[in-house]
Amino acid sequence: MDIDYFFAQVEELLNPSLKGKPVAVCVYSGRTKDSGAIATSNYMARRLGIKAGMAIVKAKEIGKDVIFVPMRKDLYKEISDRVMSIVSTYGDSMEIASIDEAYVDVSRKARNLLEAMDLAKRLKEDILRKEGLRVTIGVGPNKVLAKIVAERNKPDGLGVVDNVTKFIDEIEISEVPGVGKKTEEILKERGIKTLRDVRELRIEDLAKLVGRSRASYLMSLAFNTYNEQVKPRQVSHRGRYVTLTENTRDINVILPFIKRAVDEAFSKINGLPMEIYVVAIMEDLDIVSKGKSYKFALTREYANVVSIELLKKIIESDRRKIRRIGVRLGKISRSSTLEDFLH
Ligand code: DGT
Ligand code: CA
Ligand code: CA
Repeated sequence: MDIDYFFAQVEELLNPSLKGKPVAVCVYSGRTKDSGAIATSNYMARRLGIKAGMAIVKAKEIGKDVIFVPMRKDLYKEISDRVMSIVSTYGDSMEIASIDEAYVDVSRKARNLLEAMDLAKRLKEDILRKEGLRVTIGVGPNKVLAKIVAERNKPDGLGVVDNVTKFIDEIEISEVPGVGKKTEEILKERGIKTLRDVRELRIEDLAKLVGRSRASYLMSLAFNTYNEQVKPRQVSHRGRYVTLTENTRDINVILPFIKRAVDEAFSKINGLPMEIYVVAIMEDLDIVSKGKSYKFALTREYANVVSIELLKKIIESDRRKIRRIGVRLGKISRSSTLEDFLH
């Protein structure tokens, strides 16, 4: 599962006036007014040539009518967590590969690819209904093939690898995840363009060209023996959010909720954080967060105090009512020497 034009789609979702317009999300470096790069853009902006990684200055030259918005990473993280928790209910194990990408093992829930397609279709609808986001899903016999078929079906797509042998034969080296431009060039020079070409080689010869580990990776894909499992990475239970009983700006009403969020977040981590964020989900579902970093690890008591300070800042800086409140703990240090606790 891969969320379509993720950061830009979230911006469209929270600001419907952006719909139908080219949008680019910018990471401003802060050095000069427009220094920095594009994190991503919606498909309209991509058609104008504005893509991830491009300098903002250059993007602004090309796209006079493009709407440039600053990146709001905390917001995307919170939404990513929510999407991932929906995804996790569809399989027996899930591997979160990036902020907008996950693999789910459905081999016990679906007897064949057709049934898996059916699950995928329901998952797509579920995410759209609950979070308003469009995603692309690829269904295949292993992680790599699923990812490739998903890539081919972006955006808002659903793809399946039905004829596995034929599908593998036609995979271009440039499509194989984890294979860089350099490897691609080396192989292209020798006329090796697809996994079918790879199969014609002897592994020793391939290893001489691209190194042993890449060679065995490519060979395993070409012979369909690749079977890396979906590895459940530990979900970082660093955040805890609670819904208020009513939307409010009254700090006294919110205090017990934020205390609960801090306490529960602390009980989930193994260590102490050096960073704390208070995240408020506003009545209109927009998200505002304030955070603070320290050079020392925070105790739960100290974090409780800081969280109230941060909450006050949010209420001062924003006039909307708050619907949900949460805390996120970052830079969690495992060390537990006394010095770390002291401040
Ligand atoms: P897609 O999947 O092609 O529809 O479009 P995206 O934007 O979802 O692209 P993807 O899946 O490669 O990346 C997911 C998010 O990661 C994307 O929305 C923004 C962020 N991202 C991707 N590339 C870059 C980059 O070069 N710089 C920064 N800062 N963020 C990036
Ligand atoms: Ca994506
Ligand atoms: Ca992705």
